[in-house]
Amino acid sequence: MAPLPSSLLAATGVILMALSVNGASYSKTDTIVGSDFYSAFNFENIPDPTHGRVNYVDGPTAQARNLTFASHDTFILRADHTNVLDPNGPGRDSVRIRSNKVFTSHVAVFNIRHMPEACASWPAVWETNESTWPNGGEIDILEGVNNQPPNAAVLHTNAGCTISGSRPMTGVSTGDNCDGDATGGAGCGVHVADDRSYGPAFNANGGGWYAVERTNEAIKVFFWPRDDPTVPSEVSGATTSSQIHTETWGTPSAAFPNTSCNIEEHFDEHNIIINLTLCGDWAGNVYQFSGCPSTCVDFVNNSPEGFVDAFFDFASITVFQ
Ligand SMILES: *[C@@H]1O[C@H](CO)[C@@H](O)[C@H](O)[C@H]1NC(C)=O
Ligand SMILES: *[C@@H]1O[C@H](CO)[C@@H](O)[C@H](O)[C@H]1NC(C)=O
Ligand SMILES: *[C@@H]1O[C@H](CO)[C@@H](O)[C@H](O)[C@H]1NC(C)=O
Ligand SMILES: CC(=O)N[C@H]1CO[C@H](CO)[C@@H](O)[C@@H]1O
Repeated sequence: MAPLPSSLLAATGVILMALSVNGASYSKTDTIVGSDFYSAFNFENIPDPTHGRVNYVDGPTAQARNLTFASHDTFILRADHTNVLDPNGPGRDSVRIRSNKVFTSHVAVFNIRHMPEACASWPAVWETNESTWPNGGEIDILEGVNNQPPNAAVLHTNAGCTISGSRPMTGVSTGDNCDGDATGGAGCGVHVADDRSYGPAFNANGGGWYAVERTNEAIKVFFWPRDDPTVPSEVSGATTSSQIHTETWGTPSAAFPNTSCNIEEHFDEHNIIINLTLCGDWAGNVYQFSGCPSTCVDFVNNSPEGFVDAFFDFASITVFQ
């Protein structure tokens, strides 16, 4: 091949530079489907840090009790829905899992068919580093309580991380200071502008896709309901996509640019965590405003039938870096 003229080389350099500034192209590193969840995650049978009426079981117990279940294309994670509890015993059995891998700059795509639906429930799909929390930051991708939409995507950090300037997104900010201590634990949140993003309406629509993109320039959360014709094919087909290009995905639901937050400094290597607690510091404290029966703890103790739909059904999790 003849050497390229230097003017063309210069032009190519400009194009490559533009691509790396966008930083928006990623390659697949992890495909987690069905029983892959058992090797990609470990079970955390720890006391609930948020004081829930829950008993996190270990992996063998979860499988023996069918609180987790894997088929070739499904991973189910649920709370117990058969037992009336001893009021003096531990809470209702449930599951909390943490990825074995840690991630910094990455995109994770969560294809979720169903999320926990129950009074008293507080499910979460999130990323943090438990050993350095809160200094290592926290990214809440999907989280809420007591079946109340919409989803809130939230960052929690230590002092010195705020969100400012232009932030194209479809969601609505609920606060710009990400410092947990300064905000009574609230952090900087964004409500997804679609009630199908959470709970009963999410499930009635067959769920959908959540994605988080984390770079040193911005953290973004995307949501597409199951029947959304604008979902990129590289997202709906994420298990077979070898590459993704987030600059083609359109406006995110939530955007947290680094204009007044040094992301590299405030966010460590994170694990992906999936937890399902009941009552506790958030779901329990607002239970009386949710239209749910009785008290939170009484409902958890005495109404196992209320937890039949308290399960996640994951079609897949894929990670690109
Ligand atoms: C375990 O849970 C799965 C998923 O919900 C269900 O299909 C299966 O029938 C359950 N197995 C038993 C033994 O209950
Ligand atoms: C937490 O962050 C530290 C420092 O970045 C890192 O060494 C560690 O692997 C991370 N993950 C866990 C689970 O501690
Ligand atoms: C935002 O990210 C860019 C690229 O990594 C970096 O040059 C800049 O210093 C960051 N800004 C802040 C406030 O951290
Ligand atoms: C009970 C439990 O582990 N709760 C955690 C679930 O996830 C959220 C993240 O949004 C944490 O803040 C809770 O500590």
